[in-house]
Amino acid sequence: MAIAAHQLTTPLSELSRDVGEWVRSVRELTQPRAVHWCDGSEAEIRELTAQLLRDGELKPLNSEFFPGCTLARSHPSDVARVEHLTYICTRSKEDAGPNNHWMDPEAAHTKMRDLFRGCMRERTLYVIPYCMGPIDSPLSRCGVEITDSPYVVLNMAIMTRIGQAALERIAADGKFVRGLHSIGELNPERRFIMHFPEELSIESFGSGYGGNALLGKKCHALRIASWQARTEGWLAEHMLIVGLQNPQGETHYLACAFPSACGKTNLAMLIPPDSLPGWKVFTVGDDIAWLHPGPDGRLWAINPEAGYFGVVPGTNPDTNRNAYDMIRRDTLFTNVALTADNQPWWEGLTTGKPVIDWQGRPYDPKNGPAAHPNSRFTVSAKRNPSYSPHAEDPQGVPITALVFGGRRREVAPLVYEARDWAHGVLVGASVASETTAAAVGQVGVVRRDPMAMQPFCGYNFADYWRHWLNVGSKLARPPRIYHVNWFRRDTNGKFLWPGYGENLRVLSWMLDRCSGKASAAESPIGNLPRPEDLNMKGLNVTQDALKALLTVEPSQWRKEVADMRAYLEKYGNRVPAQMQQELSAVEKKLG
Ligand code: SAT
Ligand code: MN
Repeated sequence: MAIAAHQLTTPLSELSRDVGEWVRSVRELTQPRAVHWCDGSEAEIRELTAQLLRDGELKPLNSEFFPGCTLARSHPSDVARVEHLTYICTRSKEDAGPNNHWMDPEAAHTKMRDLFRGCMRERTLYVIPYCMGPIDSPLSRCGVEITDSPYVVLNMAIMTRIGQAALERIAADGKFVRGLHSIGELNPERRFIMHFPEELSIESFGSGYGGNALLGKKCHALRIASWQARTEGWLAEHMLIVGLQNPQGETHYLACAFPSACGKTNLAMLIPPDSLPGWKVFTVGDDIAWLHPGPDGRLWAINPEAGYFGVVPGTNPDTNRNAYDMIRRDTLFTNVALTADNQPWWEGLTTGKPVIDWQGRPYDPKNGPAAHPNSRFTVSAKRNPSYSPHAEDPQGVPITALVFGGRRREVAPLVYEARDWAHGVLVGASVASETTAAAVGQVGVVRRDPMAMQPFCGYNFADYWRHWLNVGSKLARPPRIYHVNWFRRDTNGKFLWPGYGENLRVLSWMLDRCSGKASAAESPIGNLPRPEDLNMKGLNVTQDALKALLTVEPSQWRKEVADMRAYLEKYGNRVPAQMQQELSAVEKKLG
């Protein structure tokens, strides 16, 4: 794109009058010492990093083994998303739905204005114009985050496309999401994450943690975007996007939804095992997908993000060699431990020894893990060795199959296929999973997490399922829908399936189903592969284990269906009749 003469001379603060006015009003409210407009240049990020290193807010890491890497330590009480302090503020409470905490928008604004008043004294206010999605894609959407956290600026610069180009697009679009953020005093008693989907705005106070503070991510790209998507006829989903190239050279794309910390990043960067030669895997995105019905009747996906904010513990050359290599350079670590020679360390590494824990104390196993279980890496997607050459395509990539999954010790088989789109919507809505460290609260209890969107859907789930049904009915060539469970265990608590790269065997069965090449057996809950339908060559899984993995236990499933019916009841008669019918059909088949 040619740069117009005025853009060379116009200061950022004057590129968009709407943004300029909003910044002025926030400045008045928050009283910062200075205002910095982020241009997104490398020099800007370099200078900001140097300043934080000087101030001790960032620690340099061993530059021989981890060049360009730094460590940030959060406040010990600010290490995860806070769902109990996260609100959807719509005029009508029913629009937010039983799946969200709700507050009246006026009451919320008043509460937040009191918190924000004067909160940036002695601090710099940063204006971060950003674009979610490739800057030239019609499917992308923009926002501006105002924050007093330079850590947030560094993360947003990696996770999104920030700066001048985004602001120019905002000036042209005339529409943007307003995100106001302050770390406040990091006091959990004065911490709120408020969303105003009707106003396309976000107000977040009191936390510097990723999902609470990097407003482009969960707040914008999921909660606000899911609302925007409904009005505009598309879907904003908590899904990775991965391209699989088979030995014949054809590439198909999958979009897969899992709750946080259930292996999405590993699946997005999957490494084919040696026993499956000829396969190649390409990552488009690891966390969020924006899915649009295309002119050809297929569903097309873009990744609104430009980087990964991934869970560090467990990353090693065996679990995810790509991620292990990716985070050895130009990576911002949060809440990991340190070795004696200043290398980052985390549980799951088989080399090195921690001497300093994530809070900066001498490591003592009595204090718990050395790295926080939700410690994170922030890194540019371009550092991923399997980064897809189509990740920046403005029209996105066409989706062959959608995959839902959860972490379940029992009940859910390794994989099953929905009979059609409407049944698939029920399958997605029925996702349940054991909770993880990505959110504050008890870990390991099963909770319903429809489409893995429980913490992220910006409106009433009943309306959301209706929207899903609508989108499907408009697709001439809808993707098939699957459910997987990599986490099923035997009676001794041992995982039945090896997971990681071996998951490709399951994905390849799906692709063969989509092209009509693979068989399946019908079951009450959907279609399952028979043991002989999965390529098990070179895999050390016994026939008994495989049988257990593919078992649908009717008594367990009758309970599951009853549980789902009770869950749907919470949404009353807003639940689409079609979903009730799908559930009754499964119940009937279970006998
Ligand atoms: O914790 S974040 O919301 O930033 C990431 C995640 O939970 O997927
Ligand atoms: Mn996520």
